[in-house]
Amino acid sequence: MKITDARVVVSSPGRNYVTLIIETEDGVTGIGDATLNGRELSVAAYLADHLCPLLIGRDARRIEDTWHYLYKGAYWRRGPVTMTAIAAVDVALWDIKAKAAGMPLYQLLGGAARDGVLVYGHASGTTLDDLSADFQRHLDLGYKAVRAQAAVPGLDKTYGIAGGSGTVYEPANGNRPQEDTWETTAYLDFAPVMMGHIRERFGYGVHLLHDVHHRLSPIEAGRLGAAVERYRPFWIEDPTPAEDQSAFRVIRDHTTTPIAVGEVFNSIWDCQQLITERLIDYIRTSVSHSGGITHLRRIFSLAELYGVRTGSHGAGDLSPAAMAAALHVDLTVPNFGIQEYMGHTGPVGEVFRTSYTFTDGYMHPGDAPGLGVEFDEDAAARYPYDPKYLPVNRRLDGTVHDW
Ligand code: CS2
Ligand code: MG
Repeated sequence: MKITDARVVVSSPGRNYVTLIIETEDGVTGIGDATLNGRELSVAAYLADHLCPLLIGRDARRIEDTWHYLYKGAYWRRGPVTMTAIAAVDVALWDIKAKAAGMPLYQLLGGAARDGVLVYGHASGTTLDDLSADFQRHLDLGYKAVRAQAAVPGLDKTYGIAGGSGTVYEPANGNRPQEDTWETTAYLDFAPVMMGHIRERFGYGVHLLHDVHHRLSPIEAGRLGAAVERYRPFWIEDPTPAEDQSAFRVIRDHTTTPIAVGEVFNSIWDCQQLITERLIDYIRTSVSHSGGITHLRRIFSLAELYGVRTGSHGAGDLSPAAMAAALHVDLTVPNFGIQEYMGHTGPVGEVFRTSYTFTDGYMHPGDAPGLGVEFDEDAAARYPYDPKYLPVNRRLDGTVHDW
C-alpha cells in the first residue's frame, strides 16, 4: 500500500488548525492533526518541507517503521514541533490502516475496555456567580466532571475565562501576544475560595477539576494542594512548570491532592521521572503533541505500571481529528482516567465532519471506519490561516512569568 501523496492544509474555521492528509495508491486517505497553538506554521513547514517528501513511496502499513524512521532519522529529536509533525503522520497512518481493515480505529487498538469515555467540560466566569451559572449549565448538559476557572480579584486578565457563557475558551486571541498580569498571592488566596464556593453550591457528587497552568513554585503548589484537599478536587493541573520533574517531590511532600501534568510534554522521556517516581496521578500527554497514537500508547503503558492514569489534553486548539484519535485510544487503554473535552465552535463542523458522540457526560468515537472524521478541503480553503499568538504573562512588577 504505497503512499502517493502527503499534503498539509492550514485553515482557520473559527481558529487555526493544521491538518496532514496522506493518500495511498489504493485510494485510502488518512488525516492527522498537526496543530501547535501559536506555532502552527512551524509544524506545517516541518511536515511540508521535510517529512512529506520522505513519505512518498513508503508502505503506509509500516506505521512503527515510519515512526522510527522519522524520529531517529531526524537526528534532532523530541520537542513540540518535531513530535507534533510525527504525530500527524502517525495518526494519519493509523486512520488509513483502520479504514483498509474496515473497522473503527479502537477495534484495531484492542477493542473497547469500557462503554464510554468520561470527559470533563470547562466552566468559567469573571465572578463566582458567573462561574456558578456556567457550572450549572455544564451539569444541565450532563457532564459528570467540570473544570472550574474564575477571574482572580484584582487581576484584569486570568487564564481560562471563556468569552461568554456557551463559548469555547480560546487563549490565542491576538496577532501579537496579549500581555496578561499575574500576582501569585492574590491567586493563592482566591483559588480555595473558588473551590469552596463550587462545593458549597453543587456538593461533592460532581468531579471538580482546576488548572493552575504552570504558575506556582513547588512549595506554593504544595500550599495550594493542602489548602484545597477538603474540597476533594479530581485534580489540580500543571501546578508548577513541568520540565522540572524533581520539583514535584516537594509538592507530594505537602499534599495528597491529585496532580495532573503533561499537556506540554512531547515524549515518554519528558515524563519518565514523574511516572516512575509516582510524582503525579494523571498524565495529560495528547495524541497531537506527543508523537501520535504509537508513542502515546507507550507513555500510557509506562504509566499503567506505576498506577498513573490517563487524562489527555483536549482543548479547542486540538482539532476534531485529534479529539477523535484521543477517544479511540481512551476507549481501549486499561488505565484510562478522564478526557478533556473543551469542544469546538463556529464553522469547524464545515471542515471536520465527525462521528464521535457525547451522551450524559461520556463520549464514544463511533463505529465509522478509521478515525471517523472526514476532512473537507474545499471548506477548509474558505478559512485561510489567521496569525494568532498565545498570551505572555507578566507579574505586577513587569517580570515575565509562566503563562
Ligand atoms: C489548557 C489549554 O486545556 C487546558 O488544560 O492548559 O487551554 C492550553 O492553555 C491551550 O491548549 C494552549 O494552546
Ligand atoms: Mg492545562
